[in-house]
Amino acid sequence: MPRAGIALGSNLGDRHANLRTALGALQEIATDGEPLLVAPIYQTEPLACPVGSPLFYNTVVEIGFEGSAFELLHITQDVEMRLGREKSFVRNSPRIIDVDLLYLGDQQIDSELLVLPHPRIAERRFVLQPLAAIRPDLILPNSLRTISQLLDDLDSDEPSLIQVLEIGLQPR
Ligand code: PH2
Ligand code: MG
Ligand code: MG
Repeated sequence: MPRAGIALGSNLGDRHANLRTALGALQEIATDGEPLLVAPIYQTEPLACPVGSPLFYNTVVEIGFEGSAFELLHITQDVEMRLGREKSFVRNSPRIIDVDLLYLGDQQIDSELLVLPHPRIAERRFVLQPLAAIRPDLILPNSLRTISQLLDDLDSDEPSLIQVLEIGLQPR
């Protein structure tokens, strides 16, 4: 059963509620009986966002998923739309929710619509740190290093993230 890693971020509105709603939607499409891994939530400084952008809440989840990567991409976009994410022409402007597909099993995809694994995982502490909390030993298909090694490789001058919450996960 392929495993899908998905990053969640919010820096607008009730960030915790937004992450919880997105997680609930992903729980719905996860394959029954397969483990659902949910990292804690971390509050993070906006990276490459417009000046004055609010702090983010970020987390990562991993689910079992049987469909194609493009089906999953479509689902993540649908979740964003249902939560009321608005289109913006400003790059990385504040958003109610961002749902980013990080990886799906060992698939490597390089298309206009989707690149897998997500090309910026290794440079983003707000992705690596939550992912390391649930899958420290994962080695992505285009990598020689584990997630926890990639996290160690990041600039050590940068403060590590502060965990703010466990995501309240309701059993279904
Ligand atoms: N997402 C971005 C750009 N910058 N910074 C933080 N801290 N968290 C994010 O989720 C994030 C970001 C693009 O989607
Ligand atoms: Mg993103
Ligand atoms: Mg996105």
